[in-house]
Amino acid sequence: MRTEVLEGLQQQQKELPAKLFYDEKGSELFEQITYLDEYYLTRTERAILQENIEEISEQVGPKPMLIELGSGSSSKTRLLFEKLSSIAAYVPVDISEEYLLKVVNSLRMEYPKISIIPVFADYTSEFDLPDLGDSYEKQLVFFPGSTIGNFRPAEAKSFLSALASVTDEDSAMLIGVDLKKDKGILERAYNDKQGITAAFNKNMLARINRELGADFDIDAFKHHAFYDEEQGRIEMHLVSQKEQSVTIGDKQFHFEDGESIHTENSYKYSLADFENLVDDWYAVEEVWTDEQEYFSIQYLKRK
Ligand code: AVI
Repeated sequence: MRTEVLEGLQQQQKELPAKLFYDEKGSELFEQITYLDEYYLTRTERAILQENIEEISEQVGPKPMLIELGSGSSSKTRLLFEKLSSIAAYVPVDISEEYLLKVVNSLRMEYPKISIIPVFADYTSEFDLPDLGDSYEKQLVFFPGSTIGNFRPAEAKSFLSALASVTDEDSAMLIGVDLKKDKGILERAYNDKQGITAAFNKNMLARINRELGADFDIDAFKHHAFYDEEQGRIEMHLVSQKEQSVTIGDKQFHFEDGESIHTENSYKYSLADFENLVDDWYAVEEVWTDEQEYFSIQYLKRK
């Protein structure tokens, strides 16, 4: 973490890795974001899943090994548990061991018949999946939430390539992808009135202060999120409100008044863009969207 933070702050455009958002406080704030009126993503994805679960279940077929990436609270998984026919095993993959164990324990109580095999790993690099012999028909990777949008396209491609190398040749993926839309709707989703997204963004500085002994003056930075139409992405930044210096260990970083730290990208895709992105590894078999075409759930098959 230290190396990544120091390296990021030495760039011409200062940046910090978005994965640093998710300490305990950050995960709680993200959970709050998912309930915001402005943040249409989570509720739209859930509604698409609910409305099309029969068709999705048909596509998947019987006895899947359900592999969820960055499973978090597994809230959408419950829907799959209830509607998919005879899950052979549920394999949640998450980097946060403590959190994952908590979720697994409560899922085991709720669904005692489903075999749950957690994998503690960073799914953005290669990881090992359990060998379940021939107890399952097909691996289904579940990657909801449009988390793929937080990767730059080149990073998304290396992630897909690594994923293809650890999964079976006949595996499939059920993935949530946020779609391109009106700039106003997008910008409101990342600039909510209650300031929860701002708190989520600034929490990263509090984390760096705590874990790396830095001295960021958190009130001297302001949340800024905007949609860059050309790149097709929301960018989140923290903007210095004055000229100031920040110390981390023996390193000092100078900020001009108005200079920013780039903390996150959230790419929005058209259906055609996304098909192109995955094309080397996956074929898009089916796409479900909401009426307004804000969000999509896509069923991809390994090529
Ligand atoms: C997790 N990820 C898909 C969220 C997004 O919309 O890009 C993270 C987020 N950042 C600000 N609000 C939500």
